[in-house]
Amino acid sequence: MKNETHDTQTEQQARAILVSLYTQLDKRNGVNAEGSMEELVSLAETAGVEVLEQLTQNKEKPDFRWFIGKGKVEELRILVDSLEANTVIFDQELSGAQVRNLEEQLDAKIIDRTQLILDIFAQRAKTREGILQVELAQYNYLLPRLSGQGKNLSRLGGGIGTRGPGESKLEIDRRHIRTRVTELKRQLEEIMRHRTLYRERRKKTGIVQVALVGYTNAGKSTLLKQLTDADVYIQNQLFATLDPTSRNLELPGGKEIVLTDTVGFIQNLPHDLIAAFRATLEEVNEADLILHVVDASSERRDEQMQVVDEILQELGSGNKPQVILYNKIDLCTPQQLEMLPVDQTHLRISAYHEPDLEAVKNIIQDQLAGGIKTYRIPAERGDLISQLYTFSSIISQDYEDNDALFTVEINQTDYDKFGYKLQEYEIK
Ligand SMILES: Nc1nc2c(ncn2[C@@H]2O[C@H](COP(=O)(O)OP(=O)(O)OP(=O)(O)O)[C@@H](O)[C@H]2O)c(=O)[nH]1
Ligand SMILES: [Mg+2]
Repeated sequence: MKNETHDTQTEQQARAILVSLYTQLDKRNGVNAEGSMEELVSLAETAGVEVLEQLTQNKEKPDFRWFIGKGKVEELRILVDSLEANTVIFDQELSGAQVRNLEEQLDAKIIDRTQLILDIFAQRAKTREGILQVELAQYNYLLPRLSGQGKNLSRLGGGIGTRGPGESKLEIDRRHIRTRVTELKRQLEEIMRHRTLYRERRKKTGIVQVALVGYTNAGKSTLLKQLTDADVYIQNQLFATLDPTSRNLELPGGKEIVLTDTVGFIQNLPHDLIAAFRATLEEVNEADLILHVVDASSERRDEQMQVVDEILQELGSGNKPQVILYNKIDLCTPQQLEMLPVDQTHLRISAYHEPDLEAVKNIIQDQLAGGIKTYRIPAERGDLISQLYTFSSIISQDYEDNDALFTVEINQTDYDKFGYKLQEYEIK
């Protein structure tokens, strides 16, 4: 599977025309068509594709057979011929039938945004887990698209002995893929078991986990490198990082934490990829604190932040304590700078500016630092008392009448998780 996906880069240089459809629904949802096309150009270039031309169509809704309008298909065909393009890349996801119709009509390879992203991931994946995850996502993408209409796929198989009577090539393809998918899932589960064990061990040591999260190219890996000297891959391209990297970081007060760099997010991140990378992204779910790194100089800053928030919600990390790091302020216009809030959970930085790194460490420390609180807990609430022992450090303990008086230090994260149950016992 992996080799088959590399034809956008090897074999023959892909010469592509990029196509985007802008529908009524997009308009209602406030989709920024231009920004999305710009991003598609970056994605294509990242995949090693030569971009020849960009085409956008405004249309009420996608055409069932062609995705774009029939007239536009004709225009595209002439363009493909005259520019000698061999590939057409669509900014939206296409159905299997649409791909086949367009391929026949245009005599070019048809790729959609999801496939392009999957392709980049396939080129980038380095660890065994990453490679397996991408392959699984590719098959999940492919399977529903193997509908019975394709000429190559639905031919009746006439082989003797190897296939059952009348069994079509399509069914054999499907069966082959399903077997492989089962095998991939089994292997991934095994890796995940090890990972869970490792994570549980790490948890027992009580070390605080902090995750760098954000839109692709925001500067997450740069920050990890600047803060911890980690030897990570940094590139001005999309999806430079696929596999999570963790490094220890000492905070100004002496406390050690583990900081983890993660895969970047993108608008319309294929669902199959989120599902496939769920295990890797568990790192985010395990984090005590999320550092959301934002490219503050991007014209699509707000959109990108929203995409990240949505994916965090989907992963189940939407309510975790979060610090927003507005990065690349050295590239911001004064107007852009003016719009950035600065408070306890928002910081403006440039990853290459030393003093800002100290500020990042300080804001992490402040977020993790404990507040000191005193609770009066009735003796019969042993459950709460044992929670206090687990989730706080006890400074002093006293008794009054039948109640226990605990003065404890509890960090914000643990307070958010468990402290609220103690609220009514808090002595102000
Ligand atoms: N000018 C400027 N460039 C920055 C800053 N931080 C990062 N960069 C550049 O932005 C580009 C992307 O940085 P990365 O650290 O690879 O970004 P990332 O968020 O890890 O990206 P992915 O791994 O692709 O998701 C690189 O060219 C960095 O040198 C900054 O504060 N200022
Ligand atoms: Mg990175």
